[in-house]
Amino acid sequence: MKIGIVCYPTFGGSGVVATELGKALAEKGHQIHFISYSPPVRLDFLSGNLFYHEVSVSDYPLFEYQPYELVLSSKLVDVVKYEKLDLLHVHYAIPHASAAFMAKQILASQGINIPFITTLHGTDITLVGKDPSFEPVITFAINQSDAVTAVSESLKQDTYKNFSGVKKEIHVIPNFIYLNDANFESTKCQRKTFAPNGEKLLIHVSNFRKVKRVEDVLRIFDKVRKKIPSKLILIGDGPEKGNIEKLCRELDTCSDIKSLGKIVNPEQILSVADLFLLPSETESFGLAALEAMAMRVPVISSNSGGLPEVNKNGYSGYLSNVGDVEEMANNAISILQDEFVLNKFKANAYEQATKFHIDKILPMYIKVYNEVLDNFKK
Ligand code: GMT
Repeated sequence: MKIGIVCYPTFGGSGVVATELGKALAEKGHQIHFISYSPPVRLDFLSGNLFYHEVSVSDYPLFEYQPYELVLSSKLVDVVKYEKLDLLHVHYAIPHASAAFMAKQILASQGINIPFITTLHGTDITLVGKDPSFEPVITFAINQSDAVTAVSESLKQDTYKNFSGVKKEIHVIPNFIYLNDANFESTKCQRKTFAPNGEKLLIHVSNFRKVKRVEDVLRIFDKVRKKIPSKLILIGDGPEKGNIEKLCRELDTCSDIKSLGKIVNPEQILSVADLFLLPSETESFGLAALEAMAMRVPVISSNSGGLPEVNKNGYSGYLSNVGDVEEMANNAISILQDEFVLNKFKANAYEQATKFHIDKILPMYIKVYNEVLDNFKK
């Protein structure tokens, strides 16, 4: 198949999933064309089967806001036509689904028919998409998609709840992970770089937006370090970074926190961590938690959204109500204070991650592609 993948190129989970999916499909012999405004961060190579097409946004002075959706639609028309694509797969509804719909209509007017699949990732539905100013367009674009997938059962239900006009069947296809023991050993970096005196290592990876409740991460860590010598590693960057720096001074924890900023592949650092903290307000899936579990790191998370589908309470980690910092800290301590318990949770976290192995998830996407193409030919 020749597939056009539209995604955000940045550090957000939807871009990571889209890029890893494209890479896996290319390995299976499909031709993948990424279409975005800059190269996706996880697109670390281009092969015979992997291509990148840039959407360039002009900065004509009349436009206070650049019409990205229009230039994206035009680019889709161009790429579909000249690369002779079979289908488009857009990740994150806003504005990719409506841009794909527009491109599909333009192409149809020229006698070219192409289906598009929309994958819903999370904040396009749970936060941004709920904004009434987006609702009619998102509802329409979802209903017009030739197939729709969501990354968790929870997100599927949220879509029907938040967008009462959505009538389309939604296929749940969870996020996925590569598991490779050889890779795990080779990426293991020196633990003592971060924990010179044998401290326990806690870690948080996110885009530091409000929804991630990074302040809770610091408050949980503060309680843990009062009981168990430990260090906290923060990976990522975003609007909450300033508040976090302020809070670590207030709590007097800065000397035990290492902030590493944006890191494309955090596996190496995850491989030496003991516990992953993800107390998010809402999380449609929690890819960051799955990436940690794949590196044998148990997860302390909130129980919101799709997190219970990923992190199993009392097995791969613990889940608590959003904002229950006290319980999250106690659960963290219960895992970290006993080496036997910690090792058990580490093994369980890895076991739980195997359920999301790419080999199990990729066929689900291919099945949807084939069904869409078959229906389209009828
Ligand atoms: O909010 C983010 O972390 C970024 C966002 C995105 O779409 O780029 O992530 C969402 O999609 C990920 C991949 O499917 C999910 O694993 C995240 O849980 C989801 N984020 C939220 O729901 C907050």
